[in-house]
Amino acid sequence: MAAVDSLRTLVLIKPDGVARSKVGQIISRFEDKGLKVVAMKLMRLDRPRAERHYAVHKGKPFYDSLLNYITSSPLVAMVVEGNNSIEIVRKLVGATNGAKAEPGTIRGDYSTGIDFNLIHASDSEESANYEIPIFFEEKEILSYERADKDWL
Ligand code: FUP
Repeated sequence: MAAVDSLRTLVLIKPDGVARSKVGQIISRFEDKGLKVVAMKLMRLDRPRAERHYAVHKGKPFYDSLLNYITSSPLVAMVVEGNNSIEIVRKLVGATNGAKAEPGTIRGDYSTGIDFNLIHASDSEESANYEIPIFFEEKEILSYERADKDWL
């Protein structure tokens, strides 16, 4: 059986999340839930990588402003691992538009709209498998155990 515990998802704390000093608070939500950060870097995303990451949105009206935003200043890229990580992280992140996202979610608590919604998280295993290699080499994704792993 595939090890569900090792399901990985890509999370980006976007430039507004970094500029607004929400990095620690956002990471805490994943740690508190019982997930594990297994790779992380602060980086300025270059245009070619941003285009790869958002290829699915090419041609849409918001595409250019989305690329300008995501490349405008540093972001934090992470790989988050754990049981049902993709579904759980999406729930913690909340709806795309911060105005509609439920209170208690990251976007619901920190964002008022769709232009600056603080965070990205892969929406499926297929997306995670596509997105993670844009940001990380396999050797940058580390293996370790949480001390509380038997309780999660
Ligand atoms: P999400 O999966 O919730 O991050 O949302 P999408 O993949 O649908 O969209 C990616 C990003 O494009 C969003 F975070 C914000 C931006 N976007 C817009 O600016 N306008 C739209 O109508 C849809 C998305």
